[in-house]
Amino acid sequence: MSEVPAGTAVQTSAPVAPGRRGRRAVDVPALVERAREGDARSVARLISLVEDASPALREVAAALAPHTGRAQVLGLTGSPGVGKSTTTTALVRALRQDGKRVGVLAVDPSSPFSGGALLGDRVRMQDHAGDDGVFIRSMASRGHLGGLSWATPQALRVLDAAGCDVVLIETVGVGQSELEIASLADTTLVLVAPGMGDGIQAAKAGILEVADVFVVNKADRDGAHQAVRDLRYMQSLGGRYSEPGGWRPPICRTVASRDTDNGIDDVLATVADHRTWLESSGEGHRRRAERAAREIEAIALAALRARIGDLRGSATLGALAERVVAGETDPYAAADELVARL
Ligand SMILES: Nc1nc2c(ncn2[C@@H]2O[C@H](COP(=O)(O)OP(=O)(O)OP(=O)(O)O)[C@@H](O)[C@H]2O)c(=O)[nH]1
Ligand SMILES: [Mg+2]
Repeated sequence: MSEVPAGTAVQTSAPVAPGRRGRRAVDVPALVERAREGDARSVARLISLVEDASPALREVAAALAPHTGRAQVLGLTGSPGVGKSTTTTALVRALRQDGKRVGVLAVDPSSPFSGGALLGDRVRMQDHAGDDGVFIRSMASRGHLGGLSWATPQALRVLDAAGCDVVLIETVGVGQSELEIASLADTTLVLVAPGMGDGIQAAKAGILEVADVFVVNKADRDGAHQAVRDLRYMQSLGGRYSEPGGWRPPICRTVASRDTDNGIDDVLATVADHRTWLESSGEGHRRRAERAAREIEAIALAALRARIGDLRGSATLGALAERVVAGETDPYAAADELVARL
């Protein structure tokens, strides 16, 4: 952490030291209060609590709830090296100039630990180090194959409660993660770059279905026109945007690595249009409700799985198994009986 000035929100969680968890009771209401005032350390601590599935997790979730639902969530996805971090940095800069408080969650599906593999990103993000209107956090996906961390929705809530107007989530597009980011974000930006055959790849992977806005980055390179044409052609083949009143994802061009005249303002204007459409069509509310439903379902399933796990080797399961072996009952009836006892 020595590469960033003290007092910034750039933070990664170290593996939990034995005994750290229970060492000291966490004053959750005080932490939430300080986070809402914009205290970076408290924000970081709260994210660590949710990421480590601390015993205080439920209390944290309950304390955050009344302060959430305000932040606009933007997801950025695309192939490795397409320019997601550069674009994120440029978006943060533009949003800061606009006086917005911004959160960034960089989710690395390849890293088993938070932080580590994202060093490069953090260095670039140092542009914003020392700015107390920006919270940046790297997260691992913790065995969530190709997807986002299960803690991402909770980390989002922390940033939302901390008063972030906009939260950007960056993740590498490796299959499942595009779909997951789309399920978390209000607006999903899919980045492609010239000459990577990304338009075609996008169509294959079903990315066309999740994109709300396409960004052809590296538009300073040859082939940018072709990339735009590929995407237009793909769109002309149909899909959800052919429905009346539907949203047809606009295609923006950016040179994110440039400081000026980089197309980022156009991306933000397009995102604002999308937000207006989300509100007027009711789709925004539908997405948020679906997101909450999925979250509840995941938590409930995890709880059920834990309870079924408790049954392993239990007398109940053992007795049922003996009856199945003896032909006295069938596995379906036995499973029904087991579920009924939960
Ligand atoms: N020429 C050009 N290069 C760019 C542009 N945007 C980003 N780059 C460069 O492309 C490289 C990759 O950019 P990143 O922002 O790290 O890409 P990324 O998608 O975050 O990469 P991963 O996180 O590794 O998947 C860097 O060397 C950037 O400087 C651009 O608009 N034009
Ligand atoms: Mg990156």
